[in-house]
Amino acid sequence: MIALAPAIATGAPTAEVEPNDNAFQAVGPVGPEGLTGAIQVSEDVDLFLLQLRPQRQVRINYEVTNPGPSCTTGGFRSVRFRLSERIEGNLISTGETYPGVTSDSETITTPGVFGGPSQLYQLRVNGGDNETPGCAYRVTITDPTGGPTDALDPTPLPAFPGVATPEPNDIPAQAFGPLAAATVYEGGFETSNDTDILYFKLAPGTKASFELSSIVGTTNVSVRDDSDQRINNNNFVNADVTGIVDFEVPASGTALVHLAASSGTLPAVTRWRLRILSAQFTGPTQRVVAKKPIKAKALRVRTRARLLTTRVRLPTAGRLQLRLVGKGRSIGIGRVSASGPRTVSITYRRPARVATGRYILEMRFTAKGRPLGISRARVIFR
Ligand SMILES: [Ca+2]
Ligand SMILES: [Ca+2]
Ligand SMILES: [Ca+2]
Ligand SMILES: [Ca+2]
Repeated sequence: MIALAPAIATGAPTAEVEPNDNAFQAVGPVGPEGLTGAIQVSEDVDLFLLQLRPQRQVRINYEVTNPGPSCTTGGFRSVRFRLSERIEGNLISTGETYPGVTSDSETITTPGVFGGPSQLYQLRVNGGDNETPGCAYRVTITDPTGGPTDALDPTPLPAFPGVATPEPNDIPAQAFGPLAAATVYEGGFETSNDTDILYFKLAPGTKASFELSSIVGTTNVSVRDDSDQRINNNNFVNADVTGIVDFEVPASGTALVHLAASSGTLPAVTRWRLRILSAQFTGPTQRVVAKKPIKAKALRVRTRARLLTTRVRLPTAGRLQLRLVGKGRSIGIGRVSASGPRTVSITYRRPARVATGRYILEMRFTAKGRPLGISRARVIFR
């Protein structure tokens, strides 16, 4: 953390840049001179990001800078300000102006732990209900006497590369991933019943979390393990706020994220954005990121008359078990153990009591007593 001297009030305020109507578009971080903007159109929403150093006594000043006819003609016009934690959405300050009362202020102590890092907040500005636009506004942050403060931290936010997630991704087999650290993943609900599925490979048993933002509508979210069991408690993220979704990584190390539009949201407009926050992704090294799925790989699966021949690559030391599944049966046809990465061959002769036809060959790979994955291949006995 860079220690900044107070009173660095030499530049211009941070001006809004439209569009800034949702969590993806928020302007910031706001510099020491505060911010300016305007309610240009009816139902305009303006969002800003503020980084506040913790445990500063500050006065937050909300004011309308054109209280004349362009802002007040036509009746009662108010401008509302809501400053909240960016992640949880808890309000830390509010303000409101209206004709005759063109400024408002609130004196608070910024949240957080003294000496700790700056926290990110979102300021939402909008016009009052059923009113026409025209008001320009300014928000400044001073110490409680109106003097300078170092509470606003202008350190640029880290930039993350964005990755657009492709369709189709509606069933687990099409899930997009594995998701990487320091990357923002984006997608949208192109149809009203669209589901977008992504997956993580993480160290089993660790706590993991990601940040999820939604535009316009509400995004339903569930995190599931390999057997489609839900492993998170969070359910949805509303537009304009950023939610944190946390979960414990299941033993397989794979977690699937299901995202879906809430009923009533607009397809083709609702978009989502996701970024992993887990410590194991954001540290200086990625060594704790789990390895790729450990599965046996079929190099050859061939039938000739009654004979099934296979060649299977084992990625590590472990035990491979082959089963034929089909016709209502699951038949163990061979197993082999290896003390290191190895290619093995298993041959099986179909006895007369096993019918001809289509089967799935299941290759179950186990290491140190833990099931690590199942690969499958089609088998036809003619
Ligand atoms: Ca605006
Ligand atoms: Ca706006
Ligand atoms: Ca989609
Ligand atoms: Ca989809």
